[in-house]
Amino acid sequence: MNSLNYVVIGLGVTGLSCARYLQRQGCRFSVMDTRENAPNAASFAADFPGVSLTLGAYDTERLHQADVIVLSPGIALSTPEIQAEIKRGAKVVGDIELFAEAVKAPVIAITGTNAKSTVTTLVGLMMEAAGYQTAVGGNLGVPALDLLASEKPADVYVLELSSFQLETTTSLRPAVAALLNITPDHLDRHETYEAYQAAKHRVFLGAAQAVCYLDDALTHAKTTPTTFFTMQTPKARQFGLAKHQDQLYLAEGSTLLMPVSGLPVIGKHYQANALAALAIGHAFGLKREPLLHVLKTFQGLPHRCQWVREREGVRWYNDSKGTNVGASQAAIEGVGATITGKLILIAGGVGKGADFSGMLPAMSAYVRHVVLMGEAADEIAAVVQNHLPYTLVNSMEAAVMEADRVAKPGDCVLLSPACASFDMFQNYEHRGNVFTEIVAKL
Ligand code: UMA
Repeated sequence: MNSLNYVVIGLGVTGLSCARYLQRQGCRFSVMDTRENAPNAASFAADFPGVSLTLGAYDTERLHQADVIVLSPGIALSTPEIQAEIKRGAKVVGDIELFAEAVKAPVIAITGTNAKSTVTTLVGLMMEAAGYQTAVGGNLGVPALDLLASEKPADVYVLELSSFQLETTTSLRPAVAALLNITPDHLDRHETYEAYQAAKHRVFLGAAQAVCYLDDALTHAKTTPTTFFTMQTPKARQFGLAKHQDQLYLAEGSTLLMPVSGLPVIGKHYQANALAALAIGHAFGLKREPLLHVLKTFQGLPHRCQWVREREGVRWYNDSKGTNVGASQAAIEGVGATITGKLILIAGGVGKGADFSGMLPAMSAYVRHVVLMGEAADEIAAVVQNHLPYTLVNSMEAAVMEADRVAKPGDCVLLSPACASFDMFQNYEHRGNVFTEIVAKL
């Protein structure tokens, strides 16, 4: 317990985990959320008796009295009300900074624009397979502070971290920090691409080891000792792809580890994920066998290039987690390169200020027809119109019907929207589930 006065901003998943943590520590805190109908407000009074909750606006009076403001990752540090408190001398942190101050075991921190959930899951499974009591969470699944409440303390924490979380994190000092890839995303929040990159690079602050993608210089740590993964033939102490007798292998330097045909999940981009996970396991000092065992058995996460069904020679994939241009581009290239026919791409949703022209080369190479829906449909249509046939639709049902109409045997239908889902769905899981249900009824 300390005598500081904490204000938690945001009553979402993170805010609640912060409130629980501060309560466990016996700290003095209050909570506010600028939303009138914030999630969890109904149960708050019962769970936190005597703790003040303000809804609908910032309570500036309370903010002025705060020693520490614990900010939701959903609120930008640049928000004028927050900047005013920083100028006054308040400390502004996020849940990961509170976690960093409390954690006693090594942390593996994983970030990147895309693939971080898959790699975090793989690394968590690898740690377990290697015999570590492992806790996995952060931007994915269980919020970090809730991991500390477990009765059995973990030997290692594997955290997926977003740029939003890293913005307010200074003292995590991970045993291994991985930056998997960087492509433009969240530019509505970070304002410039450089600011987004800088937030991602905060993962390396105080890190003992880095894991970076050799083929993308934007991911490279400036000073931390680094294990690289690459989609090229790897040099010594690198993880990459090597050809041997017409078979492609995951390899470490000149050592062949396993054929890529032994991975249960399809796509070039998944091969990169597998290599990244191997590099992280290696940087942490794990033996090879448990890592390879996980890669041979992991079936992939839902909504990430997830196989849905095959019907009349057409395979259907749900990549609803493709919520930005980089993710969808990786899915188009990843799946497109492995099929005999072409892709029918279903895309569109909330565009988040993205430049969709970045997807055009991948679409031109692999896509037969684009089906577009949601707020960004016209914007994407303007990019593809002189290159590919497209159809505008106004529901997922219509999108599936149209894809079914234009697909030929050997083709794949890929839902990979390159957009957020909030214009038509609760979240990307809801969007993927709706798609899957409609496809199942065809
Ligand atoms: N909000 C307000 N006023 C407030 C607080 C929040 O308007 O006072 C709004 C903001 O628009 C904000 C949204 O509510 O974006 C959600 O904020 P929240 O505090 O309710 O969010 P949480 O439920 O705590 O969820 C957050 C992450 N969400 C964001 O960063 C936007 C979740 O990541 C994460 O799983 C969770 O913490 C636990 O760590 C989601 C996500 O989309 C999955 N992340 C982005 C991504 O992966 O690309 C970064």
